[in-house]
Amino acid sequence: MNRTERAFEIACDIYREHGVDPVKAVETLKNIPVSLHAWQGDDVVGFENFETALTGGCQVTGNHPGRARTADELRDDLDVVLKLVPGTSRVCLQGHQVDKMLPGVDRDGFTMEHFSGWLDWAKAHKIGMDIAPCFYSHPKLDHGLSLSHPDAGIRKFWIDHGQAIRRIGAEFGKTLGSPAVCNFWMPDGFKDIPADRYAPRVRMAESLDAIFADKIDEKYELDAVESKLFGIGVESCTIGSHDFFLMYAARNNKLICLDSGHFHPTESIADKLSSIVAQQGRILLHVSRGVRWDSDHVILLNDELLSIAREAAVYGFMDKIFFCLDYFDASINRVAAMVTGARNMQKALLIALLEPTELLRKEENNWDFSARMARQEEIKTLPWGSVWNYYCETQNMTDDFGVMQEISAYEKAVLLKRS
Ligand code: RNT
Ligand code: ZN
Repeated sequence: MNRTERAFEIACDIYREHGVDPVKAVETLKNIPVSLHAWQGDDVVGFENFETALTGGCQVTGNHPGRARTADELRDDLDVVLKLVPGTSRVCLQGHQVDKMLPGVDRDGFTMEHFSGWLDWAKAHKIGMDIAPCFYSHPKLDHGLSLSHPDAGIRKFWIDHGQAIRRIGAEFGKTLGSPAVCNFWMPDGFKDIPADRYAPRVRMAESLDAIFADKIDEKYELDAVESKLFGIGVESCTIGSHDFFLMYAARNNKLICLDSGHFHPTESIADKLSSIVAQQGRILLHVSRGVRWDSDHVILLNDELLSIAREAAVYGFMDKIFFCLDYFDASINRVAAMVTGARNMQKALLIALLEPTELLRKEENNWDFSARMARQEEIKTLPWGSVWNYYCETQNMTDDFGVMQEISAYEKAVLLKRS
C-alpha cells in the first residue's frame, strides 16, 4: 500500500463514522460530467477570418503568452487540459470558435462543416460537446442589440445564427451520443436609462420563439437561456435579465442557465438551485467567480463554489444539473486557468458528496440547530484531501503539485513559441 492508499484507508474509517462512504462518493464523482469552456483558451476571440474587438459587456484582461489562435492550437491545449482533469469532461464551444470559415458564409449560415474538426476530435476523445451561439463581437450587434434590435433584418440574422448553432449542437449530440447543451446568452442592453424597456423585451421573446420553433429532440440537443444582471457598458438595462429568462425558461420548458457571476455580489446562486429544480426540474450552471464588477475570474475553492456544489450534490440533483465552467483570465497561463478551475469544481463536488447529510438532517429534524452548526464546522476538518488524492491517483492523474510541472513544460515547449 502506498501513502495515498494508506491515507485513503484512514479517511474511509473517519468518514464511515459519519455515515459516509468515500468509495461511493468517488464513484459518483467520476461520472458527473463537467463541461470545460473552450473560450478560456482563445480569450473569447474566436476563429473567424475577421477580427473584431470583444463586445457585449465582457472583458478579458491580460496578455500572457500562448493564446490559441486557431482551433487546432486550442485542441492541442485542450489535450493537455484533459490529461490533468480527472472525472468526466465535456467541452463547450462558443459559436465563433469555428474550425474553418467558408467563403461568403457568415454566422447565420454556419453548418457542421465549420466545426468538423471539433467533431472528429470529440469522437477520438469520446467526449460530449456543448455549444453556444455567439451574439457579440460582430458588426451585426448594432447599438448593443441583437435579438431585440428594432430592425427585423438584424433580428433575422441573429435568429438564423441561433437556429444554425442549434442544428450543429444536435449533430454533435447525435454523433457523440449525448445531448449538446446549447446556451443562449445575448448581451443586449443599454448603457443609460432607456425610454422603453418593454418593446425590446417583447422583441427578444419573439426572436427566441422563432429560434426555438424548430423542434429538436432533446436526446440530441438541449436549449438553455442565460440571464445577467449587467455587463460593462450596459449598466442601466439588460434585456435578458434574470426575471426575463426565468419566466422564458419556465414558459417554454428550457433550461435556465445561472451564471454565478451574474447576480448582485452578495447574492449566491446556491440558494436558487433547489427552488428551480423543484419546479423546473433541471438547470444549467455557468460556474464562474465574480470579483467586484467583473464576473469571470478563475473559480477557486471558496465558500461560494462549495455551497453551489453542496446544493447540487446533497439532494441527488446530479442528473438534473448541467455544469459548465465560464471564466476567462488572460493574465495567467490559460491551460493552468482551465485546469485549476476544473479541478476546483471537482474538489467542491467531492467535498459535497462526502457531506454527512444524514446526520445533519437528523439534527435539523430534532430542532438541534446548535449541533447542526457544530457539525457543519466539523466537516471543514474532515480529511477530504486524502480522498481527492486517491481519486486522482486511481484515474492516473497527477496530484496538485504535479499539475504545474506539466503545464510549465507545455508552456515552454509550445505556448511560448506562439507569437
Ligand atoms: C457572458 C456570459 C456568457 C459568456 C460567454 C463567453 O456574461 O456569461 O456565458 O461568458 O458567452
Ligand atoms: Zn455565462
